Amino acid sequence: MSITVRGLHAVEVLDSRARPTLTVTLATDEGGTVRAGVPAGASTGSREAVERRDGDPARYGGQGVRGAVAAVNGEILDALRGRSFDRLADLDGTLTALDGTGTKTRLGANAVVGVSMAAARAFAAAAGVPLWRSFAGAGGLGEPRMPVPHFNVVNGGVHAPNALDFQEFMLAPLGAPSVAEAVRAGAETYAALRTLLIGRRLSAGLGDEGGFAPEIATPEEVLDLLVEAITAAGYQPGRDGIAIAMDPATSELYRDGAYHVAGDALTSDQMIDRYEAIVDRFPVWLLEDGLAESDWEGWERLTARLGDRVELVGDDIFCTNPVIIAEAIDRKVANASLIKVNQIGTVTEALEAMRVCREAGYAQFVSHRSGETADDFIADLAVGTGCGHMKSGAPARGERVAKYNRLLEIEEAEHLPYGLDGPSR
Ligand code: 2PG
Ligand code: MG
Repeated sequence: MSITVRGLHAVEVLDSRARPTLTVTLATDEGGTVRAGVPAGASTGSREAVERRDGDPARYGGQGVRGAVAAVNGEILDALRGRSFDRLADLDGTLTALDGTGTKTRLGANAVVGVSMAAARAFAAAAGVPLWRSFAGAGGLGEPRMPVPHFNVVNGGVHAPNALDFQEFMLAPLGAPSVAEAVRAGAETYAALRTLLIGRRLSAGLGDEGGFAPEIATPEEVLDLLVEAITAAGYQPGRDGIAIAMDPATSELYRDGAYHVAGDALTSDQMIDRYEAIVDRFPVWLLEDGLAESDWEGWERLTARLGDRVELVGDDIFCTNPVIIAEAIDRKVANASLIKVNQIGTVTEALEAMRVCREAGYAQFVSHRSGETADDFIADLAVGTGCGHMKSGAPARGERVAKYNRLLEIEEAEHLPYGLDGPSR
């Protein structure tokens, strides 16, 4: 099913952090009019596709996106208008070639990804199928399944102004029978955690992804609290009930060859020892960015030590880049990749990253960004590619729950299996 581009229009709007981003509206002859909202990160990898920001300090502290908007409404529209495309890959290839930099720097990765996401929707609409089903036909990916939602309920690092250095602590209802029950478990545990925090006179204020941002310094104290909250909510801590996932986002903690955690300066091996002790003591099943993007030797040792016990996800180190992921597979670094479409810049390249992972037995963990809109694209991406798990922040705040709510709607309409299909580490 092909699409013919009739119109394309971007607008500068706000994301969930009061920063500018874009919405892109695309009109095609076959798919009607569709829309996409562009996400943006705070803890970004150095090899990510490059967002275009205006840099004018007089507007939004330099964060404006009028240049990216102008690229969509000018150059990209001129290149696409009236043209027909048989496949999303052809349209995405046209965008990548038009940009010409490999990193989307010239047009702006934010401009390019908005058009690419809208185009994916237009192809699905033209084919008369929901977005998730259009990924299912793409080849080299998993069969559609409902992903385990990973609820980020405690925020630290660059996502919150508290004392906590680790960025994300997530609830992973691996043992739930369905998304509906997983969402319920996440929401009930979130409520129980709030009660615990208030009872201890800790702040129940929120970080950028809707998790609580209490003044707690060490990861172990947070993990203790999470186990208590899971139990208080009536669930079983662990893989049969609610397991825990962490994203310490350590590229942000790595300075002068050391990891700075709660006042200590740790080597890579000391970090690995710390993780091993954590995994021995707490039901942590997934660790994302356990070491920094520049610390590949450390990553090799981390993978050798914990790779058969824990899902080790590369985020900043991989940047959803199929070439970097292939290198990591070669070097036995990590056993999973985070998948963020805007990190690489087009939906086609993100799908390629997922294929490379799948072929090597690496898991794929679909993710939101800390700066989000109400766009629910990633829910369909996670379902259609059968990757088995997805993170979209807390079970609170509109831009986060938009994705979980979309999962609930898909689940209600279809009867797809829930959870990861690969060997559980
Ligand atoms: C991450 C993401 C999303 P950001 O590190 O995994 O949670 O954060 O979007 O700020 O890069
Ligand atoms: Mg991360």
